[in-house]
Amino acid sequence: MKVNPQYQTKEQLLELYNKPLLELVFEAASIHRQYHNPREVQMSSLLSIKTGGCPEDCGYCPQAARYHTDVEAHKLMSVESVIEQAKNAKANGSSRLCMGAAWREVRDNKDFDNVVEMVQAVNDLDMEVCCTLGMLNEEQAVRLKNAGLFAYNHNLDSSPEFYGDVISTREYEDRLNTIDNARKAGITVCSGGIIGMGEAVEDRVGLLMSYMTMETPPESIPINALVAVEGTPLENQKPIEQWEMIRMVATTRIVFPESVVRLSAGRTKMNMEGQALCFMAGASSIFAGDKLLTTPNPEFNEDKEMFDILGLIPKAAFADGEKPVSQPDPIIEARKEKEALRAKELEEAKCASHGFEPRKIVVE
Ligand code: SAM
Ligand code: DTB
Ligand code: SF4
Repeated sequence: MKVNPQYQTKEQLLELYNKPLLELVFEAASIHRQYHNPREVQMSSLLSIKTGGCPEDCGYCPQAARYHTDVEAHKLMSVESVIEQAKNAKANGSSRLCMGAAWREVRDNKDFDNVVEMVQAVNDLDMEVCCTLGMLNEEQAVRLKNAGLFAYNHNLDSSPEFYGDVISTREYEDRLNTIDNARKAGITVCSGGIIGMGEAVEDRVGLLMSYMTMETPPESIPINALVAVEGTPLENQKPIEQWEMIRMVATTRIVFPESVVRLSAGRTKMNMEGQALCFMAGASSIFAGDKLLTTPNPEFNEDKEMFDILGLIPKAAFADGEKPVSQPDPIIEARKEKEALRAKELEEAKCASHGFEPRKIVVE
């Protein structure tokens, strides 16, 4: 049961969200147990592979170039450093790596070729690979799928009505198209939202309504609490109470019984009791490691302690779907062939000129 047929209208969802808290948690916990092992929680690590300097105006985001935040812009990481970080995340118990880039959209260039190589390399480590790179067309989605991408993250963030209050440089419809492109390529979808941006409860359930009307709802639904970062338009937003996080997690769990509900940004502001209620209410994944993309997150050790106290166990990779098979990428193969040919030509020219280095021509 991908969508719970008991809840179909916005009014029904509102009523559910506003139920007496413990009744809501009990209903969510009961459904959670029917579809998931309640002791298992997936640990997914985030890695910002390209940081800051983004042309978009998402009002919550410290990586938008137009806001003056403390985030330092960095160009794309190397494939080698990504592998090192992935190995470290795996050694600390993470079974998934989500690589994020502060891009408006994916472009067909050398950077994207490198991301394709990163996906192949992390899939080879037997970790679930997720990417969040902004907008994506169908061909790009197919390249990522063939490289071994397990999931694509692209959040709708809030209801269609509230969305325009926070973002103006990209439409809600654009986001739906990207999700569709990932879906068509056979990649699982990770899509969710942020609460605490000044939206009404109607907008929180409005986000869930958007997923309800999809042919297939996301396999993973991250619920983030706004991390209010100095310099962003939302810097002065009052932090939400953790009860709101618990309500949102529980409502999401009840409406989408099969999806993984991810307790995402905002855990540093929650105590262990609050997080325990989220797990009780159906959260079955967290972001693990001391950094989200650019902001702090609990350390691996703190989460290990929490797992021990609550009797939780990390979920193994590919428990919810087969490991994708990485296939050679024709664009990368052609580039490598061209590079090898050029190196051979240079070597031959060097021999023919009795050791004199021929002038190197850099081809962009
Ligand atoms: N640039 C890509 C995009 O926007 O799709 C990928 C990276 S973006 C940082 C991924 C998601 O992180 C956003 O859609 C948003 O939901 C979440 N996010 C960003 N800043 C946040 C913040 N300050 N608090 C909570 N969530 C945040
Ligand atoms: C998601 O829903 N939340 C993550 C992940 N998907 C990419 C990102 C949270 C970012 C929080 C702000 C930051 O660290 O920059
Ligand atoms: Fe750019 Fe993504 Fe941040 Fe929006 S959320 S400003 S698209 S990095």
